[in-house]
Amino acid sequence: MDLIRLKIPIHFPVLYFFLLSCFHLFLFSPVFAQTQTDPLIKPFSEDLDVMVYEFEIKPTGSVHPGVRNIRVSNVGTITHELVVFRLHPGKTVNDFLSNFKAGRSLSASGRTIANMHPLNKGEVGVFTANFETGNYILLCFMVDTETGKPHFLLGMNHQFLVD
Ligand SMILES: [Cu+2]
Repeated sequence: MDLIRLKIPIHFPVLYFFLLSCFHLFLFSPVFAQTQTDPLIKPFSEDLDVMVYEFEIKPTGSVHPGVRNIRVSNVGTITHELVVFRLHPGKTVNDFLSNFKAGRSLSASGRTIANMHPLNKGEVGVFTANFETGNYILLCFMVDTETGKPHFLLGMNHQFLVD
């Protein structure tokens, strides 16, 4: 009888700790941390703060080589995403766009290095990208339902330099 009584105070904190750990695992899991609905909450320090909407990409901040945080706010009324595309040396956003229009492979002008998954209206997301010195484009590949064109052809493209 005494043994049973003793076990209760020992096991209750263990159980409590276990439940609390599970809750924290959920709370701080990468999937949960990536998207928030409140744009005022800033859990990370960002090197680049990007607003996306129809049909613009407006970054503030500057990026230097290294692993950087990018915060994306969808302040538009439809879903948008953000792709970080590294241009080959000497290439520009116009090369990227004319390659696309000509049906050529996008790898002729560069390659994708990171992306933020599509964000619904009002959502904010943070992702990281590893930058080297060079020229990059921020792009949205979502397809416009009216024209059938990707958003980057409608204005959602922005070239910037990392140095
Ligand atoms: Cu878009």
